Amino acid sequence: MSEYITIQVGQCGNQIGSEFWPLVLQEYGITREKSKSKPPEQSTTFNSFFQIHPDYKGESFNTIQDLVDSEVKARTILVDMETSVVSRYKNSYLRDIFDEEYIIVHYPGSGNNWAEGFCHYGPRFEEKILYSIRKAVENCDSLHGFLLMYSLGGGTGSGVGSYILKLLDDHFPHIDRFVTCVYPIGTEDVITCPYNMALATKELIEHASCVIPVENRALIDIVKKQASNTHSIDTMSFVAGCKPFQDMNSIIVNMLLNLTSGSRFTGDLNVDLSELVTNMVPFPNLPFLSCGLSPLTITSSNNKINLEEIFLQSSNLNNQLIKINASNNQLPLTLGTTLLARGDLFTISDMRSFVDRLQRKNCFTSWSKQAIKIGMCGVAPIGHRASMMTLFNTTAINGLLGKVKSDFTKLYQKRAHVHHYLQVAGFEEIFFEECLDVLCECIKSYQDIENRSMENIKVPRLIPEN
Ligand SMILES: Nc1nc2c(ncn2[C@@H]2O[C@H](COP(=O)(O)OP(=O)(O)OP(=O)(O)O)[C@@H](O)[C@H]2O)c(=O)[nH]1
Ligand SMILES: [Mg+2]
Repeated sequence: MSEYITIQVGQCGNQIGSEFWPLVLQEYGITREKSKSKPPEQSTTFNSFFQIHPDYKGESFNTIQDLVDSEVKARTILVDMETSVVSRYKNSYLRDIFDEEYIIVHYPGSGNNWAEGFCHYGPRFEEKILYSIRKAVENCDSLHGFLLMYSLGGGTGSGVGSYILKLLDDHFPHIDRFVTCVYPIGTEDVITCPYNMALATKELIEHASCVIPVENRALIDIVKKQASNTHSIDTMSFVAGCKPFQDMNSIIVNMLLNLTSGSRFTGDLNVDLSELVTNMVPFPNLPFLSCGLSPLTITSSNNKINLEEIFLQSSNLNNQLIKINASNNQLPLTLGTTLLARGDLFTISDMRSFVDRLQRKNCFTSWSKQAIKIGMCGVAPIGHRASMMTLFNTTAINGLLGKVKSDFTKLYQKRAHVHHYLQVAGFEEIFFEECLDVLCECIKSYQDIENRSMENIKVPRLIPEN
């Protein structure tokens, strides 16, 4: 089975991680206390996210203590330029599954400044970061990818995260780099966020194999809608103090668990993440995938299962983790589509009929209509019997990229806060110009494909499904 190394950077990245690890363990049937139920088969799948001692010949793991006794370590590297979130990891009940050599922290943080992260802390910690990554890579037999998590709003996630992404491209060019990044649109508490988002987006375009962006304003809407749901399972965040973002982060984690399920569990038609890159990224500078999920949260569901409803919800605009602007009343052009089903209830014929519906409803390029990728993982997510995740590479991403560009321009036209960046050694004014150029080029590439294709297509009108 494929192995992945996750790299969590900054407060947000590590807070997402604090939701991620307990849920991954829960999916493998590993709990704090010994439970009566037999854990699922782990022998071939558990090593995707965990390093097991090569001499270990024992049974499946039941409890966290079993992992500690057997020196199992999470394949994860924790990076933050402030200490608070990671030090809470060190005081948590999961502390022993994190390898000390994979933890890189410093004080006092990157001050919400991409330049501090990218130009100062990146080079300063390069050797240490590379040492940890190399060690984690050496502990893999079949490494398939790096999975990075960070927010683009502050200085560490956006700056050091971008620096690590570039390092991975330089040193491990043949290993895919997947980035789940939070665009804090809707929760802007950082005035320099537009600069940080734009500078980091340039690095994503240039160095990531595949990007799944998440917008906080989309997550907030989802969380508000779900607030009436009384069946939410405690997601067991083992790091106290993440409360304001806990519900939002658990949606991101749900997405990550679905995304990687095909690599971690057996199924009729498993989709590995590297297959996803091949199918979903038609050109290297257009790596952004929008993602929809159903169910969106980890809940204990007593409802009757309706597979069609699950499919419809997962492709519904309201269930997307980025805001798709439907105001021009025209469907965006789809460059790539993947449907990932979990649970053993879906059949191939169900999946074919969902594909048919997407093919009838959406607009495609001349090359992207016939081949819609499908994945079927036999193991359902916690609390559910079935789930569906849809991934689209569409020109609708220009809504997000356009917002990043306009927020950046608003600030940069007035040159507000520019001096904070210029005073960091290694940062030059041209970085601002370059990031704007790359952003505009990416937007234009999506736009050109849309314009060329739309000339030959009878454009369906957008009717959001409920
Ligand atoms: N969804 C989500 N957003 C977060 C979380 N933590 C912070 N944010 C948002 O991300 C932006 C700041 O990113 P942080 O991760 O706190 O910053 P950082 O990477 O630690 O960088 P510095 O603190 O500047 O060194 C803010 O605008 C927050 O609204 C989180 O756990 N989840
Ligand atoms: Mg921070």
